[in-house]
Amino acid sequence: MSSYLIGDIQGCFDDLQALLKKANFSTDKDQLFFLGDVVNRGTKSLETLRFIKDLSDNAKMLLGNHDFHLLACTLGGKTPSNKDTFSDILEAKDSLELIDFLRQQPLVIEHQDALLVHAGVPPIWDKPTLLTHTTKVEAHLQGNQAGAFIDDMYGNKPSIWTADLNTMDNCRYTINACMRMRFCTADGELEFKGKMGSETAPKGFKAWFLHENRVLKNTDIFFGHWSTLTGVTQPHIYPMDKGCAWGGRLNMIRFEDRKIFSVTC
Ligand SMILES: [Mn+2]
Repeated sequence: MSSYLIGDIQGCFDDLQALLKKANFSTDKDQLFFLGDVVNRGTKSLETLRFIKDLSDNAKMLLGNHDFHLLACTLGGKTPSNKDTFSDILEAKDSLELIDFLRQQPLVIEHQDALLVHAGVPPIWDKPTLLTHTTKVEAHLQGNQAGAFIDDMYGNKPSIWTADLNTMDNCRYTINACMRMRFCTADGELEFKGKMGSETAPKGFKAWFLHENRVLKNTDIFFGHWSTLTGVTQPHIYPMDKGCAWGGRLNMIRFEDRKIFSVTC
């Protein structure tokens, strides 16, 4: 039995299947971890989400910003934009089950000593702090008021975390950090505009994993979200989004020996 970690599928179901075939993935024996953004932008969000759900115990996934946006368009009051490509899920006969499955998913997965997250972990957070805050968000997503909670989670404020934030601000910062962050300051102030590589950091900011003071610098962190990231040589840092939805590659890493499997998209 092997475990594989895979970056942003974004509805590119055929590329996912090609990659699994290339790695001889066994849906009975092996385990697959999805690092979020499993839906949207590609053409087969419905097939992708059904596939993950049907893998049951052989797959685990966490939430990315596109998955969260789908929840906002179903449980909350958001309306899909003309760039969104998940209408197949909204119209599916098993739509309710799929959305209910999606909202049960975590923001972070601990796999052995490693952490899996969609975007990143603020430099000042240790593992217990991270898990305390993500667990609170997950409880709200799974609760009776999920729609209202999700609607309240949109926005860029607070851009910095302090221990005295109220519950909703704390959750909003946690979601923005774990699902959207690329650049931040050493004390965790988030920057929301930069989308290009780490060499394009706005003044005063760095890629979240490049800060010298980062508490979790000795923990392996696997993440997606940042398809324009290249040339990362930082130890313990595994960027897995290679821009499948934009005609790049889809990469998968085997956890046990860190071997990479890859297909062009
Ligand atoms: Mn993303």
